[in-house]
Amino acid sequence: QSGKAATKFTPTKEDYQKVYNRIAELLDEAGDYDDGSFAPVVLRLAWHASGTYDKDTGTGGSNFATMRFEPESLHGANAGLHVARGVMEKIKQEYPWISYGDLWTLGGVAAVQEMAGPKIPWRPGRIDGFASNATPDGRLPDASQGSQHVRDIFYRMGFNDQEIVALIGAHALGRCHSDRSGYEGPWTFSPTTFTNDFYKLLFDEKWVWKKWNGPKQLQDKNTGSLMMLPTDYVLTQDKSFKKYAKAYADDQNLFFKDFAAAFAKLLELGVPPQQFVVAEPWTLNTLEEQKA
Ligand code: DDH
Repeated sequence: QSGKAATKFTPTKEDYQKVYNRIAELLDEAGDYDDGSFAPVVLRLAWHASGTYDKDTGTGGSNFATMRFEPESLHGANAGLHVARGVMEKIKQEYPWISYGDLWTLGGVAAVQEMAGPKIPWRPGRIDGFASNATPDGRLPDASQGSQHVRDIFYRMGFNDQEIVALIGAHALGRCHSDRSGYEGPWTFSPTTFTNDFYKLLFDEKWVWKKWNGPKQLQDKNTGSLMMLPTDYVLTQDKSFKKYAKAYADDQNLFFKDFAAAFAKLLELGVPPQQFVVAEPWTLNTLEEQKA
């Protein structure tokens, strides 16, 4: 219609629930990929898109979805995340009105919730930025390091020790890939179900250094089939971290509550508050809940 400006589409909560549902369906259409789900790698995309935040300069975070651009897409920490970006791109084609930052963080929400994790409060408002908005390499944690490094990285984002320990519990899900990070194997026996098993295993198993040519990682003495990164293991060695890790090993409800709060905070890092379209984050429903 010539001469008539297109009416701007203002999506509602129901529209975002539709996008959520489509993500949830696609997470399951993974066939032979890994453990049969894209959820872990999609969760990792949401985390790496957000975890570049620096509270002192206000740079980084989920706002601009700068991992779409080189060199950020090629940063070592992001190896393998093209798989998740590819899954998300299919959704973007179907719902072009959603920003990449909203889409990727909503992917993280769907991944956690569909894998039987806690409800993650979420709201839209991120905008697509440019390559020039990207942050330098080195903002995400290096798994070979110790507690000082973990603190430096997460304090820079504005998290405290309790939140750090809660967030790393996401390692209940997914696995390491030798062709991505160099590390190999899953942390738990159920890598597509969100549980507090990561903490339980940390304390219940005996962990020994794996004898191999790859990077230093631990394996459970019992079966040799599970792994821990050096940065995971420090949660049992550092006094302050250990206190929270033990509490989460003993109480899955506490872990779920604290993870939901810390993860919701992570997903909003770097987004100017006035950009959010609603003051109070929403809770979106799982596919299962919508069947009822
Ligand atoms: Fe992680 N993570 N992560 N991680 N992460 C890896 C995989 C996954 C670190 C290193 C690695 C978080 C924190 C840390 C997930 C979620 C989260 C891998 C393996 C490495 C290495 C990658 C590969 O080879 O494919 C380090 C170091 C830290 C740290 O904090 C010190 C946090 C906070 C989260 C989160 O989601 C809140 C998930 C999920 C995976 C599994 C991905 C997959 O493909 O499976």
